[in-house]
Amino acid sequence: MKLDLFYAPVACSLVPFLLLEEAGASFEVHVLNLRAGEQSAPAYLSLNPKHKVPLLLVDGVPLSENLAIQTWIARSFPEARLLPGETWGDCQALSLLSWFASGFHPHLSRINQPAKYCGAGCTPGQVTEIATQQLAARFRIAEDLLAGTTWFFDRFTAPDAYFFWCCRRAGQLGVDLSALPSCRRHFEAVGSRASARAVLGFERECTERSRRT
Ligand SMILES: N[C@@H](CCC(=O)N[C@@H](CS)C(=O)NCC(=O)O)C(=O)O
Repeated sequence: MKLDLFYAPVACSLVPFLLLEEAGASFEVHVLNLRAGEQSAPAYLSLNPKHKVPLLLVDGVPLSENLAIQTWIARSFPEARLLPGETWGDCQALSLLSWFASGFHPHLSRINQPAKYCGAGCTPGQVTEIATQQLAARFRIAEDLLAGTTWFFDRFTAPDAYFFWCCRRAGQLGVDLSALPSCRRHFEAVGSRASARAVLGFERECTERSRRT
C-alpha cells in the first residue's frame, strides 16, 4: 500500500502526520506552501478541489478531511491502538474529533485571517475578538474533560493528537491558555512523544529550508 500525505508546516495536517508516525507507517510527505498558494495549483486541485491540507492518497486515491483521514489511519493500523477499540469508545472519540474539526478549527481560521470573514460593518478586530471568546468557552470545556487525566481516554489516541494541534495553533495565534493547567499538561504530554518530536523536527526543517530560498 502506497501512502502520500499532503502537508503544510503549522497547518492541521500535523495531526495525520503524527498519527502515521505513531502507527509506524511507511509514507511519503508532500510539502505545500500555503502562503504561496500551492494548495490552489491545478495539479493539487485535481486531487483536492477543496484546496485544503491534509490530504492522504491511498494507492493514488485521495481521502480528504482530517476526521476521515485520522479514522482511516486508526482502522488501518489497529496495532497502534489510535482509537479506543470498542463501539462506544470509538464513537466518543469520533465525537471529540468532530468537535475539534467543527468547534475549534473554524475559530482558529478566523483568528488567522480575520479580514476574510468580515462582512459590511464588521472589523477584523471584531472577528478576532468573537472567535477568541468562542474558543475560550470551548477550551474551558476541554479543561474539564482533561482534569485529573493525561489523555482523553485511558491511553494516547487520535483525539489527543488533534487537540494538541488545536492548543498549539491557538498559542501561536496569541490565545492565552495560561489559565488552563490540564490543557497545558496535555500539550506537554503529547509534545514529548517521539511522534510529535519527529513531526515538529520535520516542520523546523521545512521552515528553515523555505527561509533559505
Ligand atoms: N475541513 C478540513 C479543514 C482543513 C483546513 O482548513 N486546512 C487548512 C490548513 S489548517 C488549509 O488547507 N487551508 C488552505 C486554504 O484554505 O486555502 C479538514 O478538517 O481537513
